[in-house]
Amino acid sequence: GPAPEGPQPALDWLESHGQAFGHYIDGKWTKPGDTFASENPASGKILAQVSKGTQADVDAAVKAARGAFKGWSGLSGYERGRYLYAIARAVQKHSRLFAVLESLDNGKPIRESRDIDIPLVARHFYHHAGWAQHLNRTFPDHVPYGVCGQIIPWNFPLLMLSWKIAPALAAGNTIILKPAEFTSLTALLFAEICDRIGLPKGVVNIVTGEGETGQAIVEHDGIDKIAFTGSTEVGKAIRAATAGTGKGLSLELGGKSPYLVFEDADIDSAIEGLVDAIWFNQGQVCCAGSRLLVQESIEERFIAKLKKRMATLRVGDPLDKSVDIGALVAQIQVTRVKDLLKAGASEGAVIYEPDMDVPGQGCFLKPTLVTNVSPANSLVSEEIFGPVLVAMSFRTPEEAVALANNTKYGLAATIWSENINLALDIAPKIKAGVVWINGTNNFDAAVGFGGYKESGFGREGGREGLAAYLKPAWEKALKAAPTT
Ligand code: TXE
Repeated sequence: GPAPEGPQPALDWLESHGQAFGHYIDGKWTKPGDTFASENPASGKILAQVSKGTQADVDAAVKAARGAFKGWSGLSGYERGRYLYAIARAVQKHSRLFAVLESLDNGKPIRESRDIDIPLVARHFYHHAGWAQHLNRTFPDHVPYGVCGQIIPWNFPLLMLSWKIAPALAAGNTIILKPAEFTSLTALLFAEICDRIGLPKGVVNIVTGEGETGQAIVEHDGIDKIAFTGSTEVGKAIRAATAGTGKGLSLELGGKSPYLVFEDADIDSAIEGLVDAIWFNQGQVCCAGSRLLVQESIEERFIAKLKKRMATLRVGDPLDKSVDIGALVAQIQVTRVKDLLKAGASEGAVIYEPDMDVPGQGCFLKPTLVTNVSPANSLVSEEIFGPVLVAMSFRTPEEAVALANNTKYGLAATIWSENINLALDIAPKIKAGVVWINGTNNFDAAVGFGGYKESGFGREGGREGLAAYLKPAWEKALKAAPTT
């Protein structure tokens, strides 16, 4: 039979839908309408046709979610928790299919989708199943927001779906979710899972499409809250569009996270951490450790070791289990990264790429290191969202903090030092939603994730993440209040 990680089961699943998808609205699949192609960025092959959600599709999804709200929010937390457990178990049961489909559609290495993305998705649903069961005790004076519109990016397609859907469902909301246009397929498989476990119809509606569909969701009167993860540019437009409407809003946007290495750090571990920080998912990570700040006394040694390590990274077929760096999501993203590198080089940056083989076709880029930059260089200030690390040095801890905070973003930061007093002194001085010490990219459903400044606001995960899908029950509180 086929190798466990082979593409066939995923291709068979696409075939079972005739490689053309409508939307999942009110527990039913609509007929495919005006469609666009979803491509495998490693090969350029078309995987399936996906429908562009129209205003009428969004209207129908909002109507379905409204219709389902009373029943869903009226269930006890225990009952909702049982559905969330069922979803978590189904994701685990089909984890291989989800992982392969994700790697085919997004280009990420199978090792990541199999060992990181999909297990974290299951973890997220299990975690929020627990919250649902305890909701009445932990948030007795709160009620769900209502109908939530959720718009997600393409870098962690199913994981971002779970970050949005799990807390919203646990809290008793109903949902219209739009996946990113490059990566709709695992969201569509997820819809099928919801169907199979018997989730009441209309509770989760998946409408595919491009920016216009997202805009129709943002502007819809029948939606109570918008949750968005994506570019800062679109995030700002959504904030403007929802201002004055009374809609709830949370935004998780871009980043340019610093990765600080002090002279007393365990250098080998710091380098392995850095590989994970910037080359995980081809650098298409909102919290990527994309700005290396290394203490001047060890800079030369550190950069030399880093270059050696870079040369051992394997770029290639995402379904090959030994591959470290897969394909970027689409040709437009490759062009974006190359254009940024060109602009940075013209401002004086030195660009280093190891001498290595990469596939001649597909959206592949080598791991890239940028040195010789001033803080004003666009490669230092702009989010690249590709496999590009920008390196600078500092002399003192004070200078390290100043450089780390010299950004319009504030999503994450990493500190490496064997001196825990130094690390704990620096950590709270960095304006970032998450600060990791001697580790990086540690995510958990129980911990709030989110940013400062232009990285957005609101937290996902943990208690704060759940609270974002609840509002105070004024009526209940008023009834309970003494009247004299
Ligand atoms: O993002 P968009 P793009 C950054 C990253 C990347 C750049 C562009 O730097 O290079 O953004 O990526 C939907 N109203 N990040 O253009 O457009 C869109 O369909 C409502 C960082 O792909 O923001 C998709 O579902 N929705 C980021 C989602 O927004 C709209 C992850 C995100 O796409 C819309 C992604 C509109 N007017 C990109 N226009 C992160 N922080 O993780 C588009 N969309």
